[in-house]
Amino acid sequence: MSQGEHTVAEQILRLRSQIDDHNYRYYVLDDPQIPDVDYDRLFRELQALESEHPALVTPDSPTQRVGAMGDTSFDAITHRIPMLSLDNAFDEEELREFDRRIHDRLKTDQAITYVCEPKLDGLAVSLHYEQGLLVRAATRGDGYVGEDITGNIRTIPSVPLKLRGEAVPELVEVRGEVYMPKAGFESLNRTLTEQGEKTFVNPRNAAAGSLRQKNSAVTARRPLEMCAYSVAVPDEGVLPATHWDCLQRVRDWGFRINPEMRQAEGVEDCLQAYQALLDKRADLPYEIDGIVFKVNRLDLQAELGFVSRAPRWAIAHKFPAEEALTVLEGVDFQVGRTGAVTPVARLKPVFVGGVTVSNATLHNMDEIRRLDVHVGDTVFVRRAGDVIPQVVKVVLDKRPANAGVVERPTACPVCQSDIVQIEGEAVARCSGGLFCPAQRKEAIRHYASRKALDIEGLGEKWIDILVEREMVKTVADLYTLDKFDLMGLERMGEKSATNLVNAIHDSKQPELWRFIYALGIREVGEATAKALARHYGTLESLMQADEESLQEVADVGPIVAGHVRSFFDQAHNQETIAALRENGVAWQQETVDAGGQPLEGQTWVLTGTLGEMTRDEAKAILERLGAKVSGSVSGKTSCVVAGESAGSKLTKAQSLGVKVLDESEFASVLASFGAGPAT
Ligand code: 5U1
Repeated sequence: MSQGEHTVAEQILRLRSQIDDHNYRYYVLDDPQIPDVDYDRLFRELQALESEHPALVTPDSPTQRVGAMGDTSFDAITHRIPMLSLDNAFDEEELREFDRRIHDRLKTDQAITYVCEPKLDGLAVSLHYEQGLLVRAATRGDGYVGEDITGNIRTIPSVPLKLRGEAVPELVEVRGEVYMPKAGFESLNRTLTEQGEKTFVNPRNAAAGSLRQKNSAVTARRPLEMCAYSVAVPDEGVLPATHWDCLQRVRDWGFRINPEMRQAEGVEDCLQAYQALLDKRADLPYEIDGIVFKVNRLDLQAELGFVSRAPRWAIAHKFPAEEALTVLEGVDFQVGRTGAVTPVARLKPVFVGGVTVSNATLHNMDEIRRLDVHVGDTVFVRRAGDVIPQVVKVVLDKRPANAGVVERPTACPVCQSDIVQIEGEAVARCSGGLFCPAQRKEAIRHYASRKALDIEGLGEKWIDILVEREMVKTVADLYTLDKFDLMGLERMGEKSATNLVNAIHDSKQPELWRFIYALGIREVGEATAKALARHYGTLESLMQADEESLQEVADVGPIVAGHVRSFFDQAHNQETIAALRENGVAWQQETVDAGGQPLEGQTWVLTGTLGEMTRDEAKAILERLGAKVSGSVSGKTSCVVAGESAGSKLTKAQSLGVKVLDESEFASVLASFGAGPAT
């Protein structure tokens, strides 16, 4: 080797080591040290040197994740140690029974220390390292024989191609789960929809489909991650004495381990860990289907041994399933406040995501076509967290011979007006406007809702009755009701009638933004209503604003400006506003922005618990300073305020390099603008 090549070789090794370090910080420690552009620059520098000196390329180079090992072969691989499954506990009693069995076998009364790990909803994989280099990766298969997926596994950035550290055993097998985070799954499905391709039903299927690709370059484009949960080496003496410490060792070697992992003393502590994780489930950036409890001490694990295909020392305590099969009994069309006609699936009731579900959204006719759903079909229903239940897939094999096609309605199911579909819009709309009782009811429900005029006691049931009896045609009629009108309604006593009339009366002096929001203008949500109120100060100025002027308001583009203008142009809306005024509704004025607010154009995220103020108070202060407050962190977030017990949003902010303030730093920022919690 010439002197020149020697220095290039050193340069290549230095760059690889830097890139490996940055990968480790990003994927394992969630603590990146450099911005993405700097990382990309290092990577490109390495690629350039390697292409000039191909003899110096080695398979463990970070540039060789795709292609170097050829495509994945899917050859059969026999697991040297079978990949066992886990026994399940479906309720508290089954978990207690598991703990009792362990005490009986170990003949001890002392509390057992368990490691509690989220059970990721992905695919189990086994990775083999020789002399620290990844040589083979396999799926679980039937537990004894899996498939060789080395080429595809190499493309996953959180899988180390080379183990870190000095004392790496000669042979190492690490097992864990390959999964697709929720955000990656949603963006993959969006892309597939745009390309007219079939989408995946859930992140697990998306991860499986991505690992099953023949061409590793396709897998490389899929947002997969890997989390390790067990390790085996030929000489167990080199490993620590507990599962917990083994996983810390695995982490030092360069693997991601789950940040939610914790230890529990005894079964009561395990039950608490179960509940705490279940409470967090919807906020985690990946899907989990339960929690795994493992006896921590490896000597006790050995003493307990195995029963058939599962260890006696571990159990999965399952969470309520988020998907279930049921039958689509019919499709109804619902009409919303803006006339949008939405197909709703009527389902044979099914228990899913912890509740009994009998309706699910089908979004629009395009979605019905995409799913190819027929009445009578057996369908997958999904309810994750608080998300509205959705029909996500049809089981075509189970379609009955008499299954019915879902027809697009031509007339509104409520008022029989024509249904129109604007070109380029997926949503069909009833053309009846406020003539349509369904739109009237929805408009009143929105007007009375908590974020709008907050009229307590005016729920859906009473709105239905008031509209159906034609006692209320527009929101202005609410203010003409007296207690005697209401007492005439079935099951409305004098006390309830008085309370409702008082609640309606109490809504007569709303803040301007609430009133604007309450009008129900298309695409004018809470934040836009606040921005409009701040910008115009009075309803009269807003009503006179042209589309050009409206677009000067933060967040208002041509579409929203068009909706606002056309709302105020319609005679019936002008009449309703005049009638509201006549009936005593007097919205307040707002102080108009004197141009440039300090946080104008910024997006802030609040997470965790704040001690000095509620999140709603903090949100209101930030909005007064011109910031937008969002519920999720992205690369565009300006700042995250992290209170007590901040979770995944804080982790994400850190991994994206977004500025994070704790509560006292936040208070200082507010104080510098002369703002802060009311005392
Ligand atoms: N978190 C976790 N998931 N999971 C799945 N740990 C874990 N352990 C498993 C499986 C199948 O098996 C052990 C017996 C290693």
